[in-house]
Amino acid sequence: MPVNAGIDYANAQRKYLEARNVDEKIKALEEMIRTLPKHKGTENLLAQLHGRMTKLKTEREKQRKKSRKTFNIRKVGAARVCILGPPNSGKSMLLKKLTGVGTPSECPYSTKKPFIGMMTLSGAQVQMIEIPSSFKPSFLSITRSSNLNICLIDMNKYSRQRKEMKKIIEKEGLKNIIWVGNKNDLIKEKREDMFLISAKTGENIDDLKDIIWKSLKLIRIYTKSINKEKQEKPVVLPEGSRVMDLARNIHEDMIKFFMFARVWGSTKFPGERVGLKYILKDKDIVEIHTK
Ligand SMILES: Nc1nc2c(ncn2[C@@H]2O[C@H](COP(=O)(O)OP(=O)(O)OP(=O)(O)O)[C@@H](O)[C@H]2O)c(=O)[nH]1
Ligand SMILES: [Mg+2]
Repeated sequence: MPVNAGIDYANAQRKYLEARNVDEKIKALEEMIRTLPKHKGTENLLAQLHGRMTKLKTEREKQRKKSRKTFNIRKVGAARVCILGPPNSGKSMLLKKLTGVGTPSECPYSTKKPFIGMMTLSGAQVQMIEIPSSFKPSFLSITRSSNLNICLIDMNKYSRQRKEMKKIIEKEGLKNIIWVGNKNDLIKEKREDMFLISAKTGENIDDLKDIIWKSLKLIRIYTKSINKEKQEKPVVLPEGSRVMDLARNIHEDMIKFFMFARVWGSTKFPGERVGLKYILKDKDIVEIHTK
């Protein structure tokens, strides 16, 4: 029996043949199945198309599993910040400026693997990671555990690079982004949607550090022992943390033996007695009393 598939089917078939990846193939195949006239003469062809669809979906699932592969970097410090951007935008230069390590180079794609540095920010240790511009899925997976992502673009290539990065951000569903425009020493164009810096000259780097600190939403808590001075190094916790979070951070058993805490800073009275549920504020000094 003749198939008489029609023009819509022929168009869908052309799209299928021209498809460059599995997703496009599946889309075109769906259209082929939809537009194929359904009668006795097309039954075999329809079964073949459904069979092809099953194979393609298995293939797509395989590819997705592969892309979910992660690149493990141990999280150290109070927070993790990733720097990502197109090749040559100055990621290594910025990393070096902020942490003292990093290998800037004139050649694009010179950073091949995620590169890690530690930055001391308002007394807190922050792990900074340059994500290579190859944007391999396993490298991008690091951003899932980051507290903040700096999207760095070269202001000389603003339109193209911003578009390119927007696509990646949307595809990855990246959150907590600050858009930073680099090489501002070469171009003096203002952009409302970008924070402008020069990683090379250091222009606006201190302000960028302030922005990073504010965006991380962390608090520094100084602990003290009874009748002693406060510790020099703060315990860094997320905003909204309570005395119980501090206690847990110091020692697992601390909560078991907790009686009360005295707080200097956010309380009405200096050294006021509070319980485990008290919400701490940045720069509070806390003295924990245990049984
Ligand atoms: N004028 C100027 N040049 C910069 C600035 N930041 C980086 N560069 C230069 O831009 C080039 C690329 O810098 P990198 O820091 O290696 O860039 P990247 O984004 O890490 O590049 P890849 O890792 O290769 O993708 C180098 O030649 C840097 O010297 C800047 O603020 N101003
Ligand atoms: Mg680099």
